[in-house]
Amino acid sequence: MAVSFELIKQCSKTGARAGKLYTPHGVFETPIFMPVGTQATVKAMTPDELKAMGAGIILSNTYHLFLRPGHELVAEAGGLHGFMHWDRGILTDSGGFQVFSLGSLRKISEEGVAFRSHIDGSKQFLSPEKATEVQMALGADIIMAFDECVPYPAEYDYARQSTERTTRWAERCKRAHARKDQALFGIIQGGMYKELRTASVRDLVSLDFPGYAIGGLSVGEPKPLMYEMLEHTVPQLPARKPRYLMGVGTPDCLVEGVMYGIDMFDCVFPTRVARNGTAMTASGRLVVKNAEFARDFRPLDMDCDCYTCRNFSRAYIRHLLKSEEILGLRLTTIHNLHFLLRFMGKMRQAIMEDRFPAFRQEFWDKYQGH
Ligand code: PRF
Ligand code: ZN
Repeated sequence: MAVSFELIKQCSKTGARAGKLYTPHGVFETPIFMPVGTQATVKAMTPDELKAMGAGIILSNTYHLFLRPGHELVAEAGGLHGFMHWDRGILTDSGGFQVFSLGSLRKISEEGVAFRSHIDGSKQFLSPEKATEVQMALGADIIMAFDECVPYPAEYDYARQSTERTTRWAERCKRAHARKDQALFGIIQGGMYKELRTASVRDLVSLDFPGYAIGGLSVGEPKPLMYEMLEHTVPQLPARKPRYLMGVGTPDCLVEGVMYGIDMFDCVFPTRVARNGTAMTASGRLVVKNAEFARDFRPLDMDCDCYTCRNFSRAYIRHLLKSEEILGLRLTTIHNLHFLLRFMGKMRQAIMEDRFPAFRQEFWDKYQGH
């Protein structure tokens, strides 16, 4: 099989686990954070810079690449890997989520979703078959089933119908998928209803996907509710398959997600807040744009060994950001991604040494908000 998962170590006290994800573009240690490269680029970073900070898999988006430049063009360029000159792992999201958050005037039916392009307003249509065809052309190592992310809050009846449709769509994606060198993951939905989560897991697991994502969380619900859903849902998933929590990437949620047994995460958070002038640190966010840092000649994060922290001060980075110099965004992005990737590495090491609960406690002792 092209993509497989090896469970290496399980925490003796929590659900946390360390594993290895084997793909045609390398073997990646889990738990892993996947930087987001929506438009076939992790904003402001070259592939070499990403490699230098140890990035393994990146995430890209079917919705965006389907609309521009088009999947046929990307296929002609040798798929996403060739097009963007990235020879490590790639996962593409199916477009389901983006159609709902970006597409205007969308209309959902059993067949799929009709929407208008956020670029030129043109009429478009995505279905399970189309999203799978596009993702086969893009050629990522891991592709996702076409789903509807149940919004929050949602009425029980809507959540149930939507979740059942997502399951039928997952079956159609599976039937349409015909590339042996890529893995198609199923996406669990169910809103904030435990019985719907249970049904979603049961139905998707019976379709036997090589990995499962948990979708429909981190959509505006209070964090304790997300944790409750994870605690309920994750243990029902097959232990030997990878588990991916979609759209989660703040340090607090990463620690808790890992504790409940999640192996993979992605989020625009580190790269997006970097471009807003916010640095991530073990004690929380540092808004380097703030006036208090004008004469602060220390690095963004005293405990960081990234290129930015080894060479530049808060005062200088603040100056670059204030002057809208491109280097400012690049330096904060380098730091945030490095910070988060190293954070995942530390969690993995703690799991390997069976001291994850102590790691988690130390994290919470230092961390303030996010
Ligand atoms: N479905 C898909 N992509 C997603 C989500 C989802 O539910 C989420 C929810 N946090 C983020 N990205 N396909
Ligand atoms: Zn740094």
